[in-house]
Amino acid sequence: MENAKKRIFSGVQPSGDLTLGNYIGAISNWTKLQDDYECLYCIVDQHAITVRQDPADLRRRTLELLMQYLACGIDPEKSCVFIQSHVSAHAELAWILNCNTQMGELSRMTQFKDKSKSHADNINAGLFTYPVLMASDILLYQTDLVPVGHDQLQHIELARDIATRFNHYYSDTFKIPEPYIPKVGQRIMSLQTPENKMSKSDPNPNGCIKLLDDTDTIIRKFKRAVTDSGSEIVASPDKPGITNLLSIYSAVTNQTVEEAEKEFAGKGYGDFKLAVGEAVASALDPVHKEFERLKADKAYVESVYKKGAELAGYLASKTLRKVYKKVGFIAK
Ligand code: ATP
Ligand code: LTN
Repeated sequence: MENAKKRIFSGVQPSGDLTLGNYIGAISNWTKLQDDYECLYCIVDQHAITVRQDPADLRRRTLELLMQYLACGIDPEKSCVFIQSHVSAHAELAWILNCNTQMGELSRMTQFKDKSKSHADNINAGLFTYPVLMASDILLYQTDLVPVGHDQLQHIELARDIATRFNHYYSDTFKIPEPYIPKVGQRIMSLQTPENKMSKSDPNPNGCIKLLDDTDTIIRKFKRAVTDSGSEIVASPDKPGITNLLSIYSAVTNQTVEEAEKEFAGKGYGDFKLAVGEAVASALDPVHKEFERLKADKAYVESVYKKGAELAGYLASKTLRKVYKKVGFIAK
């Protein structure tokens, strides 16, 4: 896997069921990068425990997330798929980077501010240093590009600052990563409150399509989707509901929003919502089938994450060794 291709690293936390937003905004884009880049796709279970997790649920969700990566088309023959806690270098580098990150930088992170509001009873030190672990994930692999949604840009910026400072102080060690924001599906919004992002933690279950929702549930949720005043099916700032449905439809049918608008010119909202629901259900149908197949093949799933951890561990150890030497640790 070591060649001239640029390297990509990304990850999702196993903190809830994947949504259509995660699928359109993240995972389906990852699958398209596999031929042109050397990709590492991680399940960041160590990040997930910054908020309380039930251990049995975390175990189940970690494996289910891995199976969802594969079911969506991440191919372990092309990409390195692994579980963060299987590569101890992530936590080891995080300690060193913690000692090279300022409290002031971390207290500016909006995700920390938001999460400390929503988890006021558990504002732990891990929640605060979360972005340092994320910087370690990225920097360990000398990553060129990090595909993420907008909400993660501030963390990538911090990873760049930490790397630049480290390189300056200890001499060149880390590649400076760039964010990679895909053009399509940057922000899929809630079906019930289209002003808000579709999110795993939406308290209204009708606002959010889960990747594993069955066909009837998907269609029912789209039928109930909030629309806007007027009757035209066009994308515009005063029509957040219709605009969101158009971007979902165009993403799952691989066309532009303009093409979708043309297809529905003159049609009513009811027909349109049903068509979007059907298009999403049929796009997710092969994902569901593959997920069920993988669930019945535990040995294969295990072989994927074991092989992934081996390769990731090898790549990570090269960077960590360099870092240990630079900061002044004695070689074993
Ligand atoms: P939470 O609800 O717990 O904040 P989330 O659903 O926002 O979680 P994350 O695990 O934070 O999901 O994100 C995983 C990836 O999916 C990130 O790259 C993120 O930018 C992307 N993503 C999440 N929600 C959306 C969305 N609604 N539209 C587009 N991309 C999204
Ligand atoms: N913070 C990210 C998940 C994440 C990640 C990473 C993404 C952890 N480490 C490294 C890209 C690269 C999130 O909440 N979406």
